[in-house]
Order: sequence, then C-alpha cells, then structure tokens
Amino acid sequence: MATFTRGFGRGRDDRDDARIPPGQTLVGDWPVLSAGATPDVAPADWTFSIRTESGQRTWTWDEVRALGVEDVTVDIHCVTHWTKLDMAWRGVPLDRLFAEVDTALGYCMVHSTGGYTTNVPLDDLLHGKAWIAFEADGAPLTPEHGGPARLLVPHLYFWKSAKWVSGIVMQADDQPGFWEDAGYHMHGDPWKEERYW
Ligand SMILES: Nc1nc2c(c(=O)[nH]1)N[C@H]1C(S)=C(S)[C@@H](COP(=O)(O)O)O[C@H]1N2
Ligand SMILES: [Mo]
Repeated sequence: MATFTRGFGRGRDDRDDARIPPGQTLVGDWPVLSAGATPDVAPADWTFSIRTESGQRTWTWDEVRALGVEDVTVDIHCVTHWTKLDMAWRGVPLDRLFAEVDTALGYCMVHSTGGYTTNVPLDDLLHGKAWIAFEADGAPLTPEHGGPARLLVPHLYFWKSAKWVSGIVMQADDQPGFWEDAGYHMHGDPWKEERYW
C-alpha cells in the first residue's frame, strides 16, 4: 500500500488514488526541473517548425494560435515520482499542425531552445494527446516552466513535455533524445513504469 501526502487545499478521495500511477506521489506545488539555464524567449521571436522528408514548415506565435486554442485539464507525472492532478492547460493540439504537413516518417525528435531534445513516436503526439501549451492554471507559462510555449504530452512522463519547444524533426527511426541517451526510457508510459532502460 502506497503512502500519499494528503491535502493541498483540494479534496481528495479514492477516485484520485486510482489516477496516481504506480510509484508516484501526489504533490500540490509545481516543481521546476530544468537540465540547464532558462532561456528568455519573447512570443514575438518564438517560432515552431516541423521538418519532414520534403522540407520545413514554420509557424509564428500568432499563426500557431490561429490554428485553434483549446483548454484541457490533465494530470502530469514526472519520472522523479511526483504526480500533479487536474492541471488546467491552454494550447493548440499537435493534430492541427500536422494537418498542414505531409510525412510518411513515424518518429519525432522534439527540439527546444537551449538544445534539449526528446524523442516521441508521432502517434503519441496525435489524436488529441499532445499540445503546444501557452498557459497553465490560468496564467501564461512562466519562463522556468517553459514559457512562452512548451510541449504538453501528459500521457507520457513529463520529461517528454519539452519546455521552450522550438520544433520537431521527423525521423524514420526512434533515436534517443537528451534524457533517453542518458538511460531514460524511449517511450515513457507512467502506467507501465517505463522509467529507464
Ligand atoms: N527544454 C527542456 N524541457 C524540459 C526539461 C529540460 O530540462 N529542458 N526537463 C524535463 C523534465 S525532466 C521535466 S520533469 C519537466 C519539468 O517541467 P516543469 O519544470 O515545468 O515542472 O520538463 C521537461 N522538459
Ligand atoms: Mo522529469
């Protein structure tokens, strides 16, 4: 039987426990985990690109938002064992961007300003499962949490949710990114405890 810290100002019940993956502990605050320095990116300077076998498509801040912003409430799970329930996010689903590119390649290398990378199969970024997020809990993302824009892939461990996201390079094979190269799992499903390999 796992032990959970209770409270944090919102009611918890047994249904919440069923939403906490194995080996995870509930937190109320929002920890900051960054491998390097926090870059300073202004929305006016931010762009997002997808590079495929046939070229590169780039969107500005306004162009991405014009694709259709949605609000989602999701749980996030960090491989360092914390889980945060019911976070309210605002962003654009990756489906909207991939609707505008043509690719037969099945794997994504996600890139961030500052050099961070993480690999995600394309299928895990489509079907309403991933967003380019601009806001969390009703406020613009702060720089330490990845503002002005980060990836949000809540069904995978949070290291896949690249902060200061700048683009995706499509690949034929699943290549390891920053943490995957250091031994983190290539996929990272928290319900299967795909932590390390
Ligand atoms: N660019 C970038 N994105 C990143 C990281 C990072 O170091 N650099 N850390 C990852 C890890 S390990 C986690 S758990 C989450 C932490 O996000 P947070 O600091 O907003 O909680 O961001 C992920 N995305
Ligand atoms: Mo993490």
